[in-house]
Amino acid sequence: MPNGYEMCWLDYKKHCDVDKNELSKWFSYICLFDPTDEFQVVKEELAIFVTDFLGFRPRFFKVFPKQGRHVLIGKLSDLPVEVNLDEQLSEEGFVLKYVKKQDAEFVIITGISAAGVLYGTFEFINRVRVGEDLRKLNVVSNPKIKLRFLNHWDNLDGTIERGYAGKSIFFSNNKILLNQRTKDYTRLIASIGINSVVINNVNVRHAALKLIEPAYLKRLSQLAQLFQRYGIKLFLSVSFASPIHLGGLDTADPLDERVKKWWKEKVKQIYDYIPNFGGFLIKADSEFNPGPHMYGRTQADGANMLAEALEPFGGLVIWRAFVYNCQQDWRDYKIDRAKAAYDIFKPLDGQFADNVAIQIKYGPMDFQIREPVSPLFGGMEKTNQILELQITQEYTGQQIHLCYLGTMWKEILDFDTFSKGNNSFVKRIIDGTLYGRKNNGIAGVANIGDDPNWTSHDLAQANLWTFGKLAWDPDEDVKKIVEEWIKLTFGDDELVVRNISYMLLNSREVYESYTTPFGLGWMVNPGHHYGPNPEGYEYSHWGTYHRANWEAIGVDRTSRGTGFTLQYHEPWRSIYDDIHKCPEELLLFFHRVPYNFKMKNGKTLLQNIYDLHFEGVEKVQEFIKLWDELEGKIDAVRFSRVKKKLQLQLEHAIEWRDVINTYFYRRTGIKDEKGRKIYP
Ligand code: BDP
Repeated sequence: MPNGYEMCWLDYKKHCDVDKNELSKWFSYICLFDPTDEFQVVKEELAIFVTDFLGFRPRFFKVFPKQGRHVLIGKLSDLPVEVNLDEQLSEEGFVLKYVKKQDAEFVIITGISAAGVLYGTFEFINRVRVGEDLRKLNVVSNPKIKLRFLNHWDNLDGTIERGYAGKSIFFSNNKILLNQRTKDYTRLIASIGINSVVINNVNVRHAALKLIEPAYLKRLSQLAQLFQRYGIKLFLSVSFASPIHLGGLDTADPLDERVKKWWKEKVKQIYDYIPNFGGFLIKADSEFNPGPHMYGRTQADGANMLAEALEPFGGLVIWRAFVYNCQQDWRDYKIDRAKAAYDIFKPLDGQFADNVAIQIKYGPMDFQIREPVSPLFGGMEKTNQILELQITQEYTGQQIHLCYLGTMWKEILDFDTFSKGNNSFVKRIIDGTLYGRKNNGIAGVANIGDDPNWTSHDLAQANLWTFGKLAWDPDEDVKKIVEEWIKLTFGDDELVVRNISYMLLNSREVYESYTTPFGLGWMVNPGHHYGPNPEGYEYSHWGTYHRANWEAIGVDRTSRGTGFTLQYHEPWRSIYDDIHKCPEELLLFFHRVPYNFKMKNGKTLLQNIYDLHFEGVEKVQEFIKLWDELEGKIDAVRFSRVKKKLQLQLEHAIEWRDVINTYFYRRTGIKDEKGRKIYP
């Protein structure tokens, strides 16, 4: 444990069943061609790996060897051997290839850029660790998605909004932290291909308003330099009202010349300190954050004004589509928060500057365990788009419950919007191929903090890992992603791999079943969003109503109701509109349904709700059994840490089951057919 924390999948001491003596032969003489001295971190990483994994310090040479086995590293243009490629290499892509030349054998790690070579190095190390045959190496890998973002919701006082794994690793007491852990963080996320990081909360308040002032910029420039060595760009969340807070102006109106001038000067100042600065992330006109609407301007007016200031420096504006009225009038049934983003942004399609990307949450509401994919993805052809996911488990168990999110993300990425006919998948929108746009991406709200294992629940590390893997290649198979993670994290014992992957791959449905199945969502305690509260948001201005009464539940979002379904392309519009065609897992998102509605399995809606809650708890018991089987096969510390989490999960799942089932029993007076215990 370096300084009291572990290194997740980068802990090179844990290993699978590999022949270390054989392997050592490749690593005793590493050839590194580095004429411009760009590969310091590649060298460092390999040194850590060889030392920890093989037990000796590797030596690096520039001379091309004539015999023996070697790892050969360098940019494609600098390599002394020719590498034939089956596929074209992109800027951040890499090649891993076995080549034999006379009496010498090489495994080559190469790319066009230093970042590419670094990504290749990490991938190479992973493959060595799981025992892949190096003589068969032949990989060309390019990231499909350009902007691969982590968004941290860290505050300068060290707290993290929706953070469940300790305090911030970036801030403490209004100071920026720069230490070994910052470096290890950078290694960790570079190893999964992340290339853009926003370090501070989208809600920019208090000291964070001043992050773009010289007092902070100096230190931020050091952080940005560290990031740069690992191919990562630093971005900051900023307040749209900065000209008022910092500039002393009486307005932040994006069309006001003084405001424009202020931003231009500010941006220039930022780039003076941080030449490779990435740009801004903005939460505007949302949950009390200021924005262009306050001045009667559009979201495009706001974003473009900032884009103009950033453009000369190659900076980007990441503008969130999470714009809605959080103080809605609950008496008006037609007001539907689900419609907000599309209603506001769709008419602006084509108006945003090229260096603006709109960051859209995956669902139309807010990171629930199940939502339909936001129709905005199929709605904008002329706008750069970033898919926003939440790795941190705000509504999905707060890193107490096991809830692997890769399966959900995969569904979202694979969702066909039909915006340009068949195969208009979300993943093809954000990889830029569907609409040919340049600045697209994927963003995940990070789930890490300063806990010894970074994510509090050890198995939540799989979410971070998977986010990176899917960001690199959204077509990758989730099962494969999970298995690789398990092997790198816990080793390749068959039972370990089998049980943990079963637990991970089923955990989302399990969580969904004992909380809010059928797309109902919410039912949590307001504010902190943990634990069951069936009417927590039912009578509040922040409402996300389900409108349960004694005979029916759900909101009619069809063309006959709030009209939300009209935001989708066909065939989704008709499918979602029809209670008999709507996918059942989303039934209550789109429809108001009587409790006695017969579902496809022949049972009523209510009986299904009861059953799922019981089954969900049983599944958690099964998870515990499966975990117990791994005792002795996993180190004791992590074994018992996860065990404790699972026990807590069980306790809380039981509470969910009982509170929700009782709620429905009381509402309806209809008993569980199987006569199980539901509180009267
Ligand atoms: C909600 C969170 C809130 C965030 C907001 C956002 O409860 O803390 O600030 O999303 O995404 O899910 O801006």
